[in-house]
Amino acid sequence: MSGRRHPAQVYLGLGANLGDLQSALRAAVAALDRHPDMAVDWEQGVASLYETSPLGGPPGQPPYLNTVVRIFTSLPAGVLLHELLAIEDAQGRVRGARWGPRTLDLDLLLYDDAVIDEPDLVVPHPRLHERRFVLEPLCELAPRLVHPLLRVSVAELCEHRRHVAAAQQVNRVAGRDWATVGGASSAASAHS
Ligand code: A4P
Ligand code: MG
Repeated sequence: MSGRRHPAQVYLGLGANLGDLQSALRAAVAALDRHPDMAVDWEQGVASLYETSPLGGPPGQPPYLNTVVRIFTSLPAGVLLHELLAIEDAQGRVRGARWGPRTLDLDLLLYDDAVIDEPDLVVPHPRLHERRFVLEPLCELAPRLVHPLLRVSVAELCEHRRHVAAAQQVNRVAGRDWATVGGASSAASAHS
């Protein structure tokens, strides 16, 4: 990796609800790791897979598969976002309705403890703390990590959300080795 002297520790949210969901997420993690300026933390940084009910967007969307991955990167946040959008596009994402169904969504959740508020990039991700489909997998990887704006740990955010958003369906369907071996339950990977 080139550029910054110390790689940044970054958490990415991955989601898909169109096509072969698990294959799309697996291909995304592989693409991240293939990038010359990113490294996936395979040992400790790939969360389980969760089947989740769609939040927002047009009615009648199929369920999502969601997860969170930790990477190390020498790229500045803005360049990283650009590379994430390129990976989405390479996997055939077509931008339709906001929060509409998608083959792959890559969200930049946290970039070290950076706080960024630019027209095209907001970090921490502005809806991270409201979403069980982000908080549950993030909490597996980094329960003690403190949200740089809210000054509250991920574990506390997750616990709070479990109470106020109990209706948000978030079901673990595959363990943390999903990206390297085996597969999610056929129910979760069969939506198309
Ligand atoms: N952008 C700004 N900040 C960021 C950031 N931190 N990470 C901009 C990623 N993108 C960021 O995103 C629109 C623009 O946001 C990007 O071009 C970028 O410049 P998009 O991916 O094109 O569109 P989107 O994903 O439809 O919109 P948005 O606002 O990113 O939606 P979210 O927040 O990603 O939510 N329900 C379940 N169960 N699971 C899901 O994964 N995802 C969404 C999308 C809605 N409901 C869901 C899920
Ligand atoms: Mg997005």
